[in-house]
Parts: sequence; C-alpha cells; structure tokens
Amino acid sequence: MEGGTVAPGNSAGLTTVTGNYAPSSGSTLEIELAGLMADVEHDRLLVQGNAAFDGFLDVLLDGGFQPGADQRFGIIDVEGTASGQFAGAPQGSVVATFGSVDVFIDYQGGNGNDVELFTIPEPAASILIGVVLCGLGVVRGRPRRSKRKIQRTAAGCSRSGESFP
Ligand SMILES: [Ca+2]
Repeated sequence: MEGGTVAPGNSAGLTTVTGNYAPSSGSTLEIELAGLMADVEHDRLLVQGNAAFDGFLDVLLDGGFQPGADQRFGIIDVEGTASGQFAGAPQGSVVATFGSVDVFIDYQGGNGNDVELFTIPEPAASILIGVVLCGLGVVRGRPRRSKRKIQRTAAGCSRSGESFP
C-alpha cells in the first residue's frame, strides 16, 4: 500500500484483508465510530494474514455519536501475527479526544494481538491516570488535545514535579 487512505466501509463497515496488512508510513487508516456495534456502527478491519502497523490512524465520529466512559471498540482483528504501531500511537496512548473523552489504543485486545480503542471508566479516573502517566514522563502536550485538556494535564504534571512550558 503506497500512501493514501484506507477507510473501511461507507460510513461504518467491515473491510477484510485476505492477505497481509502492511500500510506504508505515509498512509492513513480511517476508523469511523458511530456506536458500539462492530461492522454496523463502527468500522472494523479483518486481517486474515499478518499485520505490520505503520502510517497514521485517524479516528472519526459519525452519526452524532459521542463516546462515553468505559467503552471498547474492536477496530482491527488480526488472524496472523501483529507487529508495529501507528505513528505517534504507542500502546495505551490517546489517539483521539472527543469533547472531554479521551480515546486510547490497545494493541493487545481480542485474543492478544487485536487492536481496540477504549475509553476509561470514570471521568475522575482520567485525572488520576494523567497524574500517574505524567509522573512516568509519558504524557506530553499534543496538538490534537483541546486547550482544556492541556491545562488539566499541565496541572497534573506540576504536582509530580514536572514542568511544562
Ligand atoms: Ca487476533
């Protein structure tokens, strides 16, 4: 795959890759979320071979859907082996923020090598996790975060002694 955008389904749907899935570093995989039901309300990519993740993951909302707390979306099922990761999206990182809800990525979902998006259980836990991650030096300001989020993250980090410009 040489660049370009892969967008499973028209609005939301299932795309099956019969062989290996190895997107280039310049490509974008678009995943639309319009609800919790895979293939019907959100996109899913089924890779029947091996997956070597690269390029960008773009998570979009459709149909007025707003993710809530404690939700999971299985977006990529890998039947073979999985390796790599999307650009700027290491395990457990925030890949999108909708309103005040952060959407995280998990490459170890399903039977251990499937990709899931998830939101955390309670709004209060978001701040706690932010403080813990800041303490580990994991969280950094990202351009896609809202101003409010950056301020909250900065406040959390200042408590653990890390300064943000
Ligand atoms: Ca799997």
